[in-house]
Order: sequence, then C-alpha cells, then structure tokens
Amino acid sequence: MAKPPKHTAGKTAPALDHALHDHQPGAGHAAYATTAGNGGETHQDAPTGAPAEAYLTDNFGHRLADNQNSLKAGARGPALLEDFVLREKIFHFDHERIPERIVHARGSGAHGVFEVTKAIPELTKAGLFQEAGKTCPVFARFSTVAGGAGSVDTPRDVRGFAVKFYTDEGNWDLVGNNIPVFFIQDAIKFPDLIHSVKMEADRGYPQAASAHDTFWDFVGLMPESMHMIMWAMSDRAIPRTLRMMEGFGVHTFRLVNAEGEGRFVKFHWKPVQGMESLIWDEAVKIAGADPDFHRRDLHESIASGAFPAWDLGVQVFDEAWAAKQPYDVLDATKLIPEEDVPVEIVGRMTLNRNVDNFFAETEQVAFLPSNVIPGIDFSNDPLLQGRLFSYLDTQKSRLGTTNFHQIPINAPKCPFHNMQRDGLMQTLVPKGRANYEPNSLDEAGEDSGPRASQDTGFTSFRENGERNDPTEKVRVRADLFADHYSQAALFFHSQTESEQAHMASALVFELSKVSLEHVRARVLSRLRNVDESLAARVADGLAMDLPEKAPAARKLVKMKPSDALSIQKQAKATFAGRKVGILFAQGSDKATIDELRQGIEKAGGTAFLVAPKVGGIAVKGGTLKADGQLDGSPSVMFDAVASVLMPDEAAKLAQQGAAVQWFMDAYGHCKTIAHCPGTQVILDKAGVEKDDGVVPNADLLKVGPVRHFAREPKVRALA
Ligand code: HDD
Repeated sequence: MAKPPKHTAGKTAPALDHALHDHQPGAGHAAYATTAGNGGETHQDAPTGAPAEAYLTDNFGHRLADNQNSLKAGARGPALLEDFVLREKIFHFDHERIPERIVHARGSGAHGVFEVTKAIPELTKAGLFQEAGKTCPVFARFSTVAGGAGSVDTPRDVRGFAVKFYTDEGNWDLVGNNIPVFFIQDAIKFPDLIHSVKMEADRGYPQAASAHDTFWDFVGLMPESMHMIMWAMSDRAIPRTLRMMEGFGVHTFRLVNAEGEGRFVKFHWKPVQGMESLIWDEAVKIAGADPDFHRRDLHESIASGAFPAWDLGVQVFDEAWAAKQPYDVLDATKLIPEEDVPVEIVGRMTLNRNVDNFFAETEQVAFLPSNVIPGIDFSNDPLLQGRLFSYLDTQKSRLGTTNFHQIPINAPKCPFHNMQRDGLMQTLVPKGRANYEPNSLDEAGEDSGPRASQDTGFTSFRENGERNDPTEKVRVRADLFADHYSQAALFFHSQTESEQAHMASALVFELSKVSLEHVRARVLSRLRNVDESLAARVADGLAMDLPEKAPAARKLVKMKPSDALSIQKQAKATFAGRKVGILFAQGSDKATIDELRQGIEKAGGTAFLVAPKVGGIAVKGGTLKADGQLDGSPSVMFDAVASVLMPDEAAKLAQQGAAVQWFMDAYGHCKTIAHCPGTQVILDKAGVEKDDGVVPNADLLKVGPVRHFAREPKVRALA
C-alpha cells in the first residue's frame, strides 16, 4: 500500500494562484490550492481550519483527500470505475480545448481603459463621446491572421486589432486590423481568400505564411487585392511589437448625432509609443529565438507598468464629399488619405491590466462588428455587411452556445434584459413568465419584463439619399398589412354551421382556461371585428359581458366565402386510407363478417376485427381471431364501426362498459355505425338513435366512413 499523505499540520495554507475575480459570476468558484507531490509519498496538505479556498475540491465542492493516486483494487490493481475524483479530472481535461478561430487564431489580449479626450456631440449621439474625460473599460486583442493558435508571433502577416468598449449603452466592438485596407471587396470572397492563405489543403503547410502557391494564385486572379498586397509586403506586416503598430477600423462607418444627421467616418488608432517595424531578417530570427516575442512584450510591458496607449482618431466626411472622390468610400480596398481628410483625435486607450487567465479571457473573447451603440452605425460596404453575420455565427461553433454573451469577458457591463431564454450553458435565472412581448401581465400585477424604447434604443440610420442606394432601411410594415380581420372573417364565414360551432366551442374552452380576465375580455373585443355572433356566442359560453369592440387599424374588406377553406365542405365519402372496426363475439356469423371485410378492403379501406377476446373465437362457420381486444381497441381508433353479434352475446356485452362505450363514442363522435339487428340492445343502452349514419351492415359501403354532423347537437352542447 502507498503511504498515506503526510500532514503538515500548523503550516499556513498554500497561496492561491487564482483569486476570484470581481466580475466572475457567483461565489464558490473553484480556487486552486497549489500542491506539490512526488508520487504520493509527500505533498502539501490543507491544514484543518484553513480558509475554504485552501481546500482542493472537485467541481461539485467535495473536498478531496488525495490528488496523487487513483482509487485501485489493491496497490497494484486496476483503477476502479467508482473513482469519481479520477474520472472528473480526466473527463474535464479531455475537453479543455475549443475550436480555434478560423482566422486570427493566434492572439494576445489585455484589459484597459478608454478615455474621451474630445467630445464630439455634433457628430455622434453615442453617450461615450458626449464629454471629454468620460471613460469606459476596454479589452483589446491583437492577432496574426493566417497561423494557428500556437504559431509564431512574427510572420509576415496582417495583424488584427480588435477592441471591445464596454460602454454604458452596451458593447461597441471595433474589430479592425493594423492595415487600413483589405484584400477583397465583398465578404463572399472571404472563405476563398482565407483558404488560399492558410496551409495548403492537401499537405498541411506552410503554417503562418503567405509565401506559397495558393495564396499568390488567388492574389494573381484577384486584382482588387493589389493595394492590400502593397501593405502586406511592406514593413507594416512585421511590426516590432504589438505596441508599435497603428490600428484601423478599415470600413467606412457612420456617426449619427442626436438630430439624426449622419456622416461617414473612418476610425484610426495611433500608437502613443510611435510606430516601428522589424527587419525581415530579424523577424525570421525572432521566430526561432522567441516565438512568443510579441505576446511576451505586451505582457511584460503591462506588468512593468509601461502601459501601451493608442489615440483614437476619426476621419469624418459627408455624402457629398464622398461622391466627388475617384474611389468609392464603401470599397474596403481603398483608404482616404489623411491629407484629404485629417484624422481628428477624440480619445485614448491605455492597456493597463494583463489577463488573469488566458483561456477565460483572451481565448473566449468574442468580437462582433455588429456590436454598435446608438450614434455609431454601419455603412453599406459589402465586406462589412458580410462580417455582420459571420462573427455572430462563428461564436456558436467556437464557444458552443448562443449564450456566449454571458461569459464574463463578453458580457456587457451595463444591464441587459430581453426575452431570449434558455439554450446550452444558460447561467441566468430569469424570474416570472414574461418571456414574450407584447404582454399585458402587468395589468394583473405581474412583472411584464422589459420593452423597446424608440427614444433611447438603437435605430438604424435612414439611408435615403445614400449614393447608389435609393431604398431606406426601416423597421415598419407596409400599410395593407394592417388589415388583420378581413381574412379572419373570411375563414369564419366559409365554415359550415357545425364547424363554426366547433370554433366557438374551442374559443370557449381555451378562454375558460385563461385565468387573466383582462386577457379574455381583450380577445372578445377583437372577435367582435371578426364576427359579432361569434363574439356573442363565446361571451355567452364564458358568462361574460361583451366588451367594447377593439378598434381596427384598417377598414375591413368583405370577402366572398370560400368553400376550399372548409374541411366539411371538402370531405370525401371514401374508404381509402380509412379503418373500420368490426365488433364480433362468440357465435357471430363469419360469412357476414367476411363480406363486410371484403367490401371495405375492396373500397381501399382496412377492416379491424374487435372481440371481447383475441384468441380464436368459435363463430358460426368456423373460428375467428380478433385483431384487437375490445378494451384495447376503443372506437376512437376507427373511422367507422360495424358489429356482427348474436342477440345473446349482444345482451352480455350490453352489461360491459367497454362495449356500450364503443357505440356511445362512435355515436358521439358522429361516426357511421353499421350494425346487425342483434346489436340493437347495446345501441339502446348507449343511447344511439337512428339517423343517416346509423345503418344496417348492408348499407355500410353506401354510407361510407363519413361524419354525420347533423347528429352533433343531439350529443353535445356547443357554444
Ligand atoms: Fe474578420 C476574426 C478583422 C474581414 C470573418 N477578424 C477577426 C479578428 C479580427 C478581424 C481582428 C479577430 C478578432 C479576435 O481577436 O477575436 N476581419 C477583420 C477585418 C476585416 C475582416 C479588419 C476586413 C476589413 N472577417 C472578415 C470577413 C469575414 C470575417 C469579410 C467573413 C465574412 N473574422 C471573421 C471570423 C472571425 C474573424 C471568421 C474568426 C474568429 C472570430 O471571427 O471571432 O468570423
């Protein structure tokens, strides 16, 4: 047996590597005590009475006694399935990796602060930019594009420059690069571009390099990439450090002020440290000497208090100016020379805190170009438009859940409320039942949840007049959509009397289950627009007064009733695909049963024999086996029923609930009931009265398995 671990009683608790971070959800998170072990001979142990965080636990809070040895059947025996400690540890380890980003997989991030240095309320209504001195937390991630997560830091490549601003009005993600233009003009080419630059599909190399066939093949065939190629072949693509490169929003965005005036804008990040690049030979040597050169530099600078900073600049111009340029400002392969439109500095970002945990923060951060705030809007740049979909989409496969926004690094720091619910890894616990809108639960004193606000909510810039796009982006419906009742009335008036009665009864049933009286009344008020008699019937069925008629947004149009909308008017008297249950018992006449069966089958239907017992039953003319026993084959399973019974057997069955119910239900459900004279005793007991659908067996084929709705008022009270 291995020796039990030595207790180091009296020793202070081991230092915690990972303090709980203030914005991590919930207390009681696993905090890991350091332990040292040598094969179970000696290791540090949490002393009795140490703070709770000093104790090693599993993920469910159970304190562990041994983190060195699995549970075995004897010292030299196999591991036991019972060992939940071993299983949980290995299970979790096995699933530690998530898919790396399809591009920009290799990246380094840091926290910081953004401070507005110049208010620009005349340009944007974004709360962030209303006054100088306003700050908000940020998270920035810099990346290479082509290489995998473990690739080197200094290849010739574009660098990602993504910043998440956690503003009071929600997150604003400026997901740019260190180069102001892009390879392609339309997002539809992005997968091709990336396929061509990544390692080649058949051989899996080169890693993190654009110097290969497929990339240059693509470039040669895509002349629009030539401007970007100039930048990519320049020293910009081998920055000295991440701190010494510029950043660009690339696309033309739009700023919108409180008056609703929009202007185009390009965003720039200017490094306070100045710009510097590597010499190619340096880049190559650094890749070998220190593959983590950029990551280490960023981490060490911040750790030492030499906080890197960038000024945020804007180039602002209007539609008229854009229209005069020899390039299209919606084309991401074009820049706007600073000499034409100067860059105005409006704020500064300072990165002042390294991540506590690389995976939780840098790996799980999810940037979305679609994250904008009121006052900042998109343009119709076709590259940007595609990105608005792609980033949201990719997070689902990368982070595994639509609830990735709840991961602390992605969650806004302002409150967020909506009616999105559930999903994988849901960590919020919303209260109440207001998970839909509109609702009037507040009228019953319940929490009715949040509502949209036209005043303070995000509204898309009305684009009328934008070059090449005469259409407007609007969240409205066309006028004619406002007629909500004409066709509801058409449907109701197209139904038969009995179908209308079914509808009225269904409404009574449904609304009788509604406990909120104001909801019932509101529905009645709307039904009055469909049909006054329907509303009156339903109100009567609920014993309620008819409320005021709800105003209709548009005048109703009278439409001619359509028979195609009625099931009953379209009903076919056919056996095809229909099933007829035939009840028989001891002594029944086999010839009659056979005749019924053959007739039904010839007409395309199915005959199903039902008897009190399923095994062979002695009948007149032989033995018959039933397809189903009476109790397990109620008449609701059939489209019509027939019965072939001797009077004495029928008399016995008339004493059995299942048999009486069989006919009672068939009658109540308005089905055809074909029967022999002997059955009459059960029919009488079941209250079956003669009508067009209660016929001798010989008439079954003539009548068919149709419903006899004329019978319905006799069997149930409808609204
Ligand atoms: Fe992209 C990641 C920058 C075009 C699709 N992109 C990604 C990142 C940056 C950029 C910095 C890394 C974000 C991070 O650190 O997590 N991308 C750009 C720029 C573009 C651009 C500046 C052009 C102006 N990207 C672009 C297009 C598409 C994508 C046209 C697709 C249609 N980009 C993605 C992506 C990524 C991504 C696949 C991978 C991981 C992620 O989004 O979160 O959705």
